[in-house]
Amino acid sequence: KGYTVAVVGATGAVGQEMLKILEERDFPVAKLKALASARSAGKKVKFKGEEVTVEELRPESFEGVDIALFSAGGDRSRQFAPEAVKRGAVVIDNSSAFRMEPDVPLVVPEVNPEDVEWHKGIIANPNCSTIQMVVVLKPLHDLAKIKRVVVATYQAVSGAGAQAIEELKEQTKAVLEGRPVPPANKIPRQIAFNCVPHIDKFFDDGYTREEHKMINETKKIMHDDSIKVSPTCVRVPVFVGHSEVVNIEFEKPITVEQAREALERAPGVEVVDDFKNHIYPTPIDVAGKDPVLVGRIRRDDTIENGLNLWIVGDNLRKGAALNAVQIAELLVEKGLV
Ligand code: A2P
Ligand code: 11C
Repeated sequence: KGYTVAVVGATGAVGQEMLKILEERDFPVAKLKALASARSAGKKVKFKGEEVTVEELRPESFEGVDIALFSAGGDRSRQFAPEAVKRGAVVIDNSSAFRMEPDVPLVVPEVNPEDVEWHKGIIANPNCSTIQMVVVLKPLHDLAKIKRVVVATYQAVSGAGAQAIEELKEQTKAVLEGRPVPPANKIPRQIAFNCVPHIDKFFDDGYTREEHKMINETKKIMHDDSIKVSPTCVRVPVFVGHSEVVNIEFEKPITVEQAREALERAPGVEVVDDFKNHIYPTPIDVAGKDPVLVGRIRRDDTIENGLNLWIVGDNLRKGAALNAVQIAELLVEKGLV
């Protein structure tokens, strides 16, 4: 016995990872439905050694579906998630469409698993840069209460989807071959051999939507509106793996040793930190891995109760597909589906 699971956006960067993770973790899938745009209808995707034919996303696609994992952009979620719920499915939505709705839980299973219990059909999967930060912040918050976080991100192009991966490849080839660089498309400026401090759209306050997500989602997931987050989000020419420089100011004193111990015990986190031997995590180390890696844990003596650290996570896995599948596992475990 198992569940009928739909993956919406099955041909995309995150959708492909969802199929892999459902298979790897042996999620009880009785039937898999791969949904995408009309452009992909009839294409095949691989699941458990078999080929599944991609179908065009339609309201009727959700007849008989128990769990629908959405990763096809906010517009598709807004249009089709209610259709899926109407037909009896529980939706786990990777887009930003519903994350801040008061009646939609926003869940990172290592941080706030209890929130799945009050879902009304839709559960939101947070933004990738938020997820990898909160799995590290939570155990430290429990220890010494966080007042303020200053974070700078170094985000991989795969966060912007499959076409952005191609864009980095094509631009890099052109630069190396001395040809004119193809114009920027998915990333707002040339990304090959460059860094771009612009992810998602700008708001009137000069911050981007990606930065607003980190501020607001952190408070919602941690159930603490008093945590201040000051973010700068930057795209870098990396295929997979978001990195973050994080400065944390605590209410209470906390030593590097206490922080390290708490992080070593924390679920979903692996401490990779031995500067004397030049050991610290990088995106290449984390790509394809489940845990969020943390290193460079050190005191910040310029403030009272300050720590600096470096967090690296696979944005397609823990940042998106893995977190979504973990939410589905929670639903099964708690008998909520
Ligand atoms: P398709 O491959 O048919 O365009 P990514 O984030 O990697 O760009 O992937 C986006 C995913 O969302 C893809 O699977 C894509 O399908 C899907 N998608 C995009 N637009 C639509 C649409 N209008 N209807 C259904 N799926 C869509
Ligand atoms: C990026 N964090 O790296 C984005 C991708 O709100 O789910 C995910 C956007 C979102 O571009």
